[in-house]
Amino acid sequence: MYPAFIGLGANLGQPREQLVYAVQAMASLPDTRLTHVSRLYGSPPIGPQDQPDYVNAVARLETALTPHRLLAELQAIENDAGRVRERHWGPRTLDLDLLLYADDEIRTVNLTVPHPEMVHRAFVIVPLLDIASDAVLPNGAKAASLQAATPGPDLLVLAESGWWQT
Ligand code: A4P
Ligand code: MG
Repeated sequence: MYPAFIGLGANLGQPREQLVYAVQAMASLPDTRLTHVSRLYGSPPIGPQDQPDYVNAVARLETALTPHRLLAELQAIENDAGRVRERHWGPRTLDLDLLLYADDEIRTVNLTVPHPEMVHRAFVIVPLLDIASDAVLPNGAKAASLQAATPGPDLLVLAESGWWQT
């Protein structure tokens, strides 16, 4: 089993319900165990501004699935949640990003790990630190030392974990 961190995001439909759905669906994946779920956060969109605010969280899995198989399973969960891909960085009902997979560095056509944008995004780094305060990137950088670990005032805590008192 390998540890994997998944970034969850949604800003259309009922974002919080879609994130609950996604966590439950990840917990039911074959050869996979859900071990941690971060607090739930709200933040303004990065990218096009003419879209609703996002709800974000990070989950930790332990899985025997390969990174590419895990990505395929995450995309199936996105599709089940009614995701329609329209524009890059545009609004979505559910976005699941494979942030980290063990200590792997992966660069293939359809999968880049660590997720290239994660280090710049407080809505990823802050929830990651909720559940892995000692997280280290494959290049040796400590997540807690990144600039994105210090959030601005626009990152809101919408719910404590536990997990989100469903
Ligand atoms: N792909 C490559 N590497 C990965 C990976 N590590 N995890 C490929 C997941 N997918 C990966 O992604 C396009 C392709 O990336 C996939 O087919 C997969 O093979 P996508 O999710 O379909 O679409 P996208 O929107 O074009 O790009 P991307 O990179 O997913 O966007 P992001 O980076 O996820 O950004 N603002 C706030 N506040 N909160 C957010 O959650 N999210 C986005 C989306 C923009 N702004 C946001 C938020
Ligand atoms: Mg994505």
